[in-house]
Amino acid sequence: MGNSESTLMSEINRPLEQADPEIAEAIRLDVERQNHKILLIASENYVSKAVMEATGSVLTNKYAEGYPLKRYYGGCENADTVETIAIERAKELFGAEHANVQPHAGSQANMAAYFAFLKPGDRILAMELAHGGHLTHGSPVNFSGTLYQSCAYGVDPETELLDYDKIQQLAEECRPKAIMTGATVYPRYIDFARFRKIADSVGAVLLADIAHTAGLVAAGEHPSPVPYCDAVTFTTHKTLRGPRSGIVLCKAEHAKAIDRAVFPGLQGGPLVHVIAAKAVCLKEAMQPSFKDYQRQVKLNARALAEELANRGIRLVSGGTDTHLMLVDLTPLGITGKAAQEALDEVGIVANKNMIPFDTQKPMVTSGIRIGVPCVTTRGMKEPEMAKIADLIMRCVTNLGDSAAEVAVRESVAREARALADAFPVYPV
Ligand code: DSN
Repeated sequence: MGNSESTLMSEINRPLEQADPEIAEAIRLDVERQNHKILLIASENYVSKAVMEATGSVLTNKYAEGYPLKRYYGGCENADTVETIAIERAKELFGAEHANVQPHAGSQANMAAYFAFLKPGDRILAMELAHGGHLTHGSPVNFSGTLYQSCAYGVDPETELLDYDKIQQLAEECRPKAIMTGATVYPRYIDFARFRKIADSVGAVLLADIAHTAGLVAAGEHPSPVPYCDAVTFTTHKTLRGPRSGIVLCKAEHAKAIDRAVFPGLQGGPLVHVIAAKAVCLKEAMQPSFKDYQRQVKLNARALAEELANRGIRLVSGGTDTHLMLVDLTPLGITGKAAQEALDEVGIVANKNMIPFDTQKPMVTSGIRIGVPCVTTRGMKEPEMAKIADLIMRCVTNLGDSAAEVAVRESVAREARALADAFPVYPV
């Protein structure tokens, strides 16, 4: 072997901290952040080492355009194995007739569902972004709102729950070609059977985006949309605790249309390393311990919601059935932005969020969204939820610059760090 070849090989096999110390350091700092802070972002989780190993594997080198046994490249035998396993696991876990595991993310999964059933200019009925929907549910700043006409349903101003009679009425008025259900911040169960009836009454296709609740659905802890919907989309990195990616499930009769929409319709080469990681997370989700985890997610969310309410916090819709809750900060006279920033400083990470009928701008907001998937993965249970409620309350009611308020926040920061460190996640 010549000198330059051996230099190249040693470069290829160099560990990250030698090859790129700046990036290695940023990653190290984020391991610290994830270990030492209390993460309450409802759409995040801590994946297993097995999921990370698959994501970081040599499968990233492989082009595998097409589908198992129907590829445009040679050398796809291991990619075929990986993708076939992922497909079969997704079908088994969710009781679906067909699965496409290639979407790179949730947005592409939703795009594939629209492409499979709609033509540009067709109408979608979906949940209003400001009431808890998603950009890809017809927002005017997203492809879904520019490529398609959209009309939106929201929550009832009194109950802050979906009003299915109102949705039926809206469907009759706007005659959508597709109805999209699902949300990024709706703390209550969604009645997919009722949505099916609404869709049938106006001849619409029914889609569900269960990005947030996929893990709960897989574990039987949230009603499943699969029996009722023509297609179901989700991301794999939220409650499902897998790599950042997406999946589409559908009825067998729509399999071809969905597959064609993903490839060649939307994407080129699939991310085989991420598909491998999806297969790993789907296997993890089939284990009894995953069901226990999702049960605890719900118990923790309920406990945290109750503890916050007991301390005088108003929760949108009064509580939660799922992994998340939406805090209305208006009665406290503070914004979501101020609360998010103060909480981050004391080591508690959540996101500002619009509440239904919010009068603040999206970058300010009147609410914060709080989710428990991360803290539940690290082993916290109901007693820790009481502690977290106490820390949040002490922080958001002491946002000023007085010595007393600063002292409260300093002690909250110490206690938050101690709580996080009592439940270690990733070894360093
Ligand atoms: N950004 C995701 C969330 O936080 O809910 C939705 O895509």
